[in-house]
Amino acid sequence: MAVATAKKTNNGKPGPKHNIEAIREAYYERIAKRDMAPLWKVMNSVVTKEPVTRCQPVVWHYNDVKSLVMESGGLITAEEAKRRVLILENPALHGESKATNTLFAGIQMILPGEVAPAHRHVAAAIRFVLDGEGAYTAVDGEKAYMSPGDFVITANWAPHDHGNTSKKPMLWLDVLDFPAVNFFEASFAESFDEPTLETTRQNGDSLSLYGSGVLPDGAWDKSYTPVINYTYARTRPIVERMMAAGDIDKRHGARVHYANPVTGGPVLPTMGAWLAMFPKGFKGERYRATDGTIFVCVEGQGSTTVDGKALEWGPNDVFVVPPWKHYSHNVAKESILFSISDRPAQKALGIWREG
Ligand code: GTQ
Ligand code: FE2
Repeated sequence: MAVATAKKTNNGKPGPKHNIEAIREAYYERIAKRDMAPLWKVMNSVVTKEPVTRCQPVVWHYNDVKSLVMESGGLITAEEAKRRVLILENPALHGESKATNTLFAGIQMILPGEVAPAHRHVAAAIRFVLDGEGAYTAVDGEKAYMSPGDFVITANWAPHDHGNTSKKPMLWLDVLDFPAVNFFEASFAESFDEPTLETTRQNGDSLSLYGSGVLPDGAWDKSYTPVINYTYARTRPIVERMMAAGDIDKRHGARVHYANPVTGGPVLPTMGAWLAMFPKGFKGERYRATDGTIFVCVEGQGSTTVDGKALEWGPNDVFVVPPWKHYSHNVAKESILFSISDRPAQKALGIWREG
């Protein structure tokens, strides 16, 4: 309308209609100088019809990972590195220290006699133990000795240090939410003068006090679980029982989510975790959700088809399913998968979807 009107009042000269593109471009350049831009040029790419992800499906096979991580033991000490961790980088996000857009994943190794010095940070961490026995992480004044399959929580701002008093190297998967924290530009971190903090509680207190169907009198009002180590020795028999009872989801197998025993909610406000057992020959129905997920094969062998691509996995392999990609599990041997995602964060913000 505006163009037609302009033409009529233009006394026969070529009107703005003929060079409207040039006029628009000149206008965009002028407003860019004033830190403005036209929404109509980017509307479809900023308000997308469906989730758009740069994250790719990927698997890291433990055979490769373990030997490369062991090699790092000869290159740098835990003291010098602070944390001797190889980052599992999503192939589409090299240089960004991300497995998914919101989650960091890495493999940490502590050799016998080593200490990873005490510090704390806003980013929360989970550890999933892959190899070794009897190294500890001290969190919030409690020492948790770890075994394979144990799932250990280091909440937002909790002081923590690690040490290996055993005779074998200890390797675990770290997953941290710092890409999400950094998205909000809300990260803080500090280290302590003492490399190893004093413990203030008995070893195993948190699981014993909070993980047994009773709760201590007195309030636990934190946003995260009071349990530090959800041991495999206690969690594995539960999924085994579910499977024996035939409580097997067509997509997710016989699955539990790790819960804050005080609220029944997720273990951390930003990250949730699951353990699932699958019978031999399980052919899962496909599923998708908006949370990108990091899986670890704890036991067994199989493959997960993501967006038509099969990721083969065996013990201690780590793989990533990006947000909103259809995936299904195909299980060759009876298997157990651990998984972690940002689902609680998405749910808290009201943006999580599945289906
Ligand atoms: O063990 O405290 O993989 O602070 C990344 C950051 C591990 C840790 C990581 C950390 C840690
Ligand atoms: Fe840390």
